[in-house]
This record gives sequence, C-alpha cells and structure tokens, in this order.
Amino acid sequence: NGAYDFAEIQAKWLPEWDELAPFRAGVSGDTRPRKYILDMFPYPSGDLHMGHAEAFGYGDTVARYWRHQGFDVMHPVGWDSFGLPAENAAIKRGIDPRAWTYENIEQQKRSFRQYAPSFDWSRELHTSDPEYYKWNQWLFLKLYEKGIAYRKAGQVNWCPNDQTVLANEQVIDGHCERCGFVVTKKALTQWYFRVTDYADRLLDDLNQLEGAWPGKVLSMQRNWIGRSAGADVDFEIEGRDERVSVFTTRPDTLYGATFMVVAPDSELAADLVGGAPAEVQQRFADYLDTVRAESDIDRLATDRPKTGVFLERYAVNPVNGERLPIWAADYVLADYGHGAIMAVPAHDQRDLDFARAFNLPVRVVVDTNAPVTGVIPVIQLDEQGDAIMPDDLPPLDPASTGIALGGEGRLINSGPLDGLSKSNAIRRVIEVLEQRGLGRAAKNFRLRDWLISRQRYWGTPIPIIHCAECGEVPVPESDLPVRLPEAAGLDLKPKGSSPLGAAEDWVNVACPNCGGAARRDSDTMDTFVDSSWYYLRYLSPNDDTNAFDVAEAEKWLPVDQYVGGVEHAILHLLYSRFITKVLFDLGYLSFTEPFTSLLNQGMVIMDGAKMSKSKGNLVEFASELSAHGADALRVTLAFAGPPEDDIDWADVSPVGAAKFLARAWRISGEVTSSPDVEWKSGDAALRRVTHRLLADAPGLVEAFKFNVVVARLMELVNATRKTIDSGAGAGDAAVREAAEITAMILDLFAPYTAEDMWQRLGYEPTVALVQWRKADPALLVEESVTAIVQVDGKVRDRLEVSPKISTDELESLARASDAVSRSVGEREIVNVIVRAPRLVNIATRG
Ligand code: ANZ
Ligand code: ZN
Repeated sequence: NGAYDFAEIQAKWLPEWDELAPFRAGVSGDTRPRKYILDMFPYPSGDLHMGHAEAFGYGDTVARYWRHQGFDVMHPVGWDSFGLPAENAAIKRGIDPRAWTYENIEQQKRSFRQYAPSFDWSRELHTSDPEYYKWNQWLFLKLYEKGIAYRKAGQVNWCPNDQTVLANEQVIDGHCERCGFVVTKKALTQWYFRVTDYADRLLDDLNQLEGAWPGKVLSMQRNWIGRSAGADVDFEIEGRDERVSVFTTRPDTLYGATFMVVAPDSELAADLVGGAPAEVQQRFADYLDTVRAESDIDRLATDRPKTGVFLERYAVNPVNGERLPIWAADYVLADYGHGAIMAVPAHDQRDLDFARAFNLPVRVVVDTNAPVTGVIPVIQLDEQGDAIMPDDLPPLDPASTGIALGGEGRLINSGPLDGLSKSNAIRRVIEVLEQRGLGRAAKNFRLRDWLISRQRYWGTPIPIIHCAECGEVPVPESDLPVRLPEAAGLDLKPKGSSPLGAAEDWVNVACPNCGGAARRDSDTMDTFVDSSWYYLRYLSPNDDTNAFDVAEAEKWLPVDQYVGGVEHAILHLLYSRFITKVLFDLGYLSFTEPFTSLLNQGMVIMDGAKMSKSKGNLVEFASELSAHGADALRVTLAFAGPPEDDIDWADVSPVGAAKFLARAWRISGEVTSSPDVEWKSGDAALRRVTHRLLADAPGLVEAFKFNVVVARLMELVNATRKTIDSGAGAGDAAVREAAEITAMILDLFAPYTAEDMWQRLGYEPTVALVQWRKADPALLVEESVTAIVQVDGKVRDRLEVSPKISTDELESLARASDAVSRSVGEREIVNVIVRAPRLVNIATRG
C-alpha cells in the first residue's frame, strides 16, 4: 500500500487495456442499446494541445458514462489529415507533406494513448489515405450525377499570399482566414456544390435542434443562411428590351422608389453603361476599378460616405409609370438578389444616405406615426408634458432628419395602397404585381454555393477528366481512387494553378469515353468535403466496397453527442448537415440531421489570454501530461467550471487534483471488508452521501455539469475518510460501498486511478464496464433525528425532525403535538426550553 504514483499506474494499466480492448463497439452479438459519441477529429499539426485535452476529455466522460449506463458506445477517433498546413510546412522545410502529416499523427496517437480516452482504435481513419479519399471522390461523383456538383466561371475570393481560392466562409472581415492577407477577387472556373438548393431545409431543420445545440450556434447558422422574404419586382428600362428585376423585402414601399441602383461589378451595369454617353462610360470604368479593390464587408458598411455614378439611363416604376434614374453604386452587391435594387430613401438608411449625398428625391410612403393594431406606438410629449397621440403628428421627414423610417405604419402617397398597414400592403402589392406579371413573391439567401476547388496539392483529386471531344468526363467508379501523385519533383509553391497540373505522367490520360488524349482535373477538394461525412466512415472504416455501410448507419446514427470547438459553428456543421441531407435524398440515410446534440467546449487560456508561442504563455499538453499525469489533467479540466466556459490555466490546480486522486486511491487500499459484505449494515450517514451521488450524477453528466460531479466526488471521498477516522473504521461496509462507487464514477474523469482502485478493492478489470448501481430510495430521503418532548419532566412525545431544524420550528412542532396538548390540558405553559434538534422541555402551572 505504497504512495500514489500516477506514472506507475499508467504504465501498469495501458498494456492491460490493450489486451482487454474493452472499448470495441458493435462487436457481433452485442445486444446492448447503442450510443454514438463523437469528438471533432483532430488536425495533425504537431502534438496534441490543451484544447484537445479538454474536448477529448469531455467527450470521453460522456462516452464512459453511457457505458456505465449499459450502452454499447461507439467512440471513434481519426485524423483530418489533408490541408494547407502540411503543404506549407512542406514548402518551408522542403519535406514531403505526407511524411510531415503521418509523423504528426504518430505523435498525437502516442499522446492520446497516454491520455487514454476510451476510443475504439480499430476504427481509426485518416482522410489523406487513398482508402478514405477514394470515397470523397465517390461522393463527388454522386453529387455530379445529380447536378449538385457543377463547374462555373466566376469571380472568386483569392488570397494573394496563399495563392488559392477561398470559400466565402474562409474570408473573415475581408481577410484570409489562414494567413490574414487581404482577400481580392479573381476570375476562375471552379467546382461548386449546390448547397443553395438546400438552403430552406438547412434553415428549417435547425428547429429540430433547438435546446440540443448551443443557441449561439443555431443563430450563427441561421444568420449564415440568411433567408429573407419579399418580392421580385420587374422594371421596364428605357431603350432596352429586357426588364430588370430587383429583390426587395419591402414591396410595400414601391411608390416610394425614387431611383434604381445597380452593382458596378455586375453584368447588368456593364450592359446598361454600354448604352450611355462616352464620358459616362469613362467615369464608370474609373469607378469600377476602385470598387473591385473593396471587400464586401466594406461595401455593406453603413457608416462610410456614399459613392456612385449616374448612368444616364432610366427605369420605369411598374405601378405608377414614374421615371427612375439608374445609378451604379458599391453598396449594392453583384451576387445578392439580382444585383440591382429599387431605392426607397425614405425607408432605407443606405438609400437615404445616398439620396442626400446626390440630391435625389425622398418620398415618405409609410406614415410611421399612424397607429396600427397590435403595434404599440412611440408616445411623444408636448411642452406641457402631455402625451401627443402619434396620429396627431405629421409624418416624420427623413430628408431633413437624415433618419430613414423603418417601422410599422400606414401607407400614404401610394394610390390604391393608402391606408393599409405595412404587412397588408406587402401582401396586396405582391398580388397586384403577380396579376400583371410584373413581379412575384420571392425569397433570398445570404448563403452561396460551396466552392470546393483548391489549387493545392495536399487534398483529394477531383475525379473528372477533361476531354477536347467529350468535355467533362467523370472518372468511372471502378477506376477510383484517383491517387495523388508523389510530391517529389513537383513545385508545391502556390502560383494560382494547381501543382498537380505539372505532374505530366499523372495529368495526361486517355479519355474514359472516347480514348482520346485528355487531361485530369488538377484541382483538389476543399478539406471540408473530407470532414462532411467522416462520421459515417467510422462505422465501417475498412470497407473497400462502400463509402459506408447503410445497415450500420441504421443501427448507430444519427450521432448522439458531438463535441468540439465553436470555431466550427458555421462551416463544418453546415457542410455535414448539407451532405447528410444529400445522402438522405439519394436514399442512403434515413435521417436528415447528423448530430442530435452538440457540446462546444470553451478555450483553455493562460493569464486571461489565448495561448501562443509568441506571447510566451503557451501551456504544453505534453509537459502537463508528464508533470501531473493524465488523470490529474483530466480532473483539472473537468473541475474547472462549466465546459462551455473558458478555462484560465493560471486559475486551476492540477496539483490539487492529483492530491484528491491520491486521497481516493488511498482509501481503496485501506478497506478491510470483503467484496461480499452486506452494504446495508454500513454507516447510514456515509451511505446517504454515496447514494445521493449515485442518484444525482446521471442528471448532472447529461447536463454536462462535470465540475459538479467532481465536486460531489470530492465530498464523498472526504465523507469516507471521516467515517474511517471516526471509529467506524475502514472495515465498515459503507466504506467499501463508498470506495466502489467512487471508483465507478471516477472512471468518467480519471480512468487509471479508478481502475487501480477497482483492483485494490478486489475486482478484475475493467471498472469501465461496471454497471451503474441503483440508488436506494430509502437513503435519499432527508436524514432525520428523534426529538424528545417532555412536559414537566415526563416524556410525552417523540418527533422525527431534520437535524438542521431551528429552535422556533422545533418549539412549534412540539406545541402542535396532540400528545403534548393532551398532557398540558387546561394548564398554563410557563416555560419552554428547546435544545434543537434533540429536546423540548415544557413547564406548566395551574
Ligand atoms: C427596397 C427597400 C425599401 C428595401 C426599404 C429595404 C427597405 P436583406 O434583408 O438582407 O435580404 N438589396 C437587395 N439586393 C441587394 C444587393 N444586391 N445589394 C445590396 N442591397 C440589396 O435585404 C434586402 C434588401 O436589401 C432589399 O429590400 C433591398 O432594399 C436591398 F424600405 O428594397 B430593399
Ligand atoms: Zn473524350
């Protein structure tokens, strides 16, 4: 019974667990109900870091918990091993991205082994293995068949530093997500996935996740998809055959349109300016040059001075025949709606700013002072302080105040719409426009199709062959995988076209269709394709005939609990949800949302700041692991606070956690009763602490209150120690019971210590599969003591009361007792002495 030595315990149990392989999921004949607990798989950039320790610690707590609850738990791990960092490291240090990647995977695996999450290692996968990316290519071909994967020429986001295309999602405030460079636009032909076809479903299905996903993530997804409802309105253009449609969320304000604005970088603008005088064309061309250099974020900002060029063309308002001058201005974006708007300066702030800058008319068409049923008006006070009813006030005048009128109200200056409320007017205008064929109800999304082409080496080759005769030819499924050629000899430096284009032996192939000379598509896929469906591959990671096993998917999916960082709140989750819906439509899956519940862990920070090497506040996972051991590290992370909150490593104490573990472990060595002792015979007070924890822990774990469970374990360990030291001794049955339950629950956070305790208590490994003991209801009722009530020195009643009862409460209980009243009778009570909780002494006279 020596001292607690984590290193010794770790070294002892690792090989035992390897032998036992207790975490294999889906072993044939296993009839337990199933749970799928998934952590976002790591990217192999160096060793694991504290963020991994935290997320994988929490995920493992959940996985272990469900095993104790009798479930067959799928808890796999793999690596998201394609991507830019490997390639950049390769370029910088002249090494093979493959070697760099797989060395890092080995390093992370060694660390994971020590850290000991309960992974089913037999399901390990790496997205950069041909056995995996073959199925990315298969997925691409399925999407291609359905018209969901397509190629189009367009202006794409371009990072001049990384020399690669970026998805909209990878542009943060106009800068490259990876390197921070200002992102520019470039014309390129690229592959896209038609995620916009799924926009409605991606939005509506979020309702199913309400309460099970963090609210913040749901709202980020909703904003990203950005659905707005309104109408398309078609405007006649003088001197042009084709009409121009605009998208508006406020068709009710159509009578207030006083000009039209087109995006300078739209085809429409180019077309319209073609019919304008030469000097307008020149002014427009100069303006376009400045606009091209601006980011979308800048263009949409409300607080910058408005700029624009009058094209000297006119549109005609379909409802009143008014001529509207057409301007080109940067605040209208080419790729939203139709790239053109009807400007209603009285009711739209950006239009108002523009109108005031260029002296364009402002016409109020919604009187926001007019009362509307169900809308509480803003009451103003006159000089005497009396309320002015809003409908006594004239409409506000945005042209002089500079403030557009956005609110509810009643229509004015709008012919047949006058008097209608805003929402009724919207309905009415749409009806009229539809009748006349001049417009229709419409909705718009902020979401764009997913650009998946990358001009980089370290990714999945796109399985398409370009033939001069046949055009785009999909690689036949039987020829998959299209393997990445060796990196050796290729120049991986970014240059705007894919390095694969220079791999002559690889890129030149016979057309699968006509046999003629053809070339492989040399782009690789965005790595978000890899991670969009990996949760499926874990179910049959070695199957070389199917991407995933449909029957296994039926059994295990959707994922019950997903754990990972909030940095994936938009992209990764959106793409996984999208691909899941596509596979549902293709008949492969029977569910439409992949992740039933989501937990986002907070960050591990140091001294209030994000950790980084350059700031010098980096806490290395490896050094913490060797200093304190896996268990103390995991207990520290679990105990630090709610998992969603950031953990400041300066505020926590792995040393304290280790002391707690040692205290728990010591007890397991002191127990002298044998495993078959009757627990019922043990100390009742300690048994209550044990059983209350047994009863409460499931709810706490399921609500992710891991810190509370650890605190309660500490309480139990202290109570056990007290019982041992208080004379009951280590032989008391309740001490054994408490130690066994401690080991079982401690397994959620400190598997090595728990296993060793389990063995010291006389059992075979593994504690990880011990079934949750049922709490004894009799031990859950609040503890009571017997209070004796005396009347004039004679015991008249015994009351069962709480040990914490107050003097006053006990006195009134005693006075209320029938036995006491009977014995007092008509006599007068002259004195009451109360010694809560045990004694009440009543003296009488008469
Ligand atoms: C007239 C109007 C009147 C508008 C009014 C608003 C208020 P969301 O909600 O983001 O969908 N718009 C349409 N296409 C645009 C584009 N390509 N670039 C910039 N702005 C564009 O916004 C829809 C509103 O944004 C549309 O409704 C349009 O202005 C503008 F009192 O039309 B609105
Ligand atoms: Zn061909």
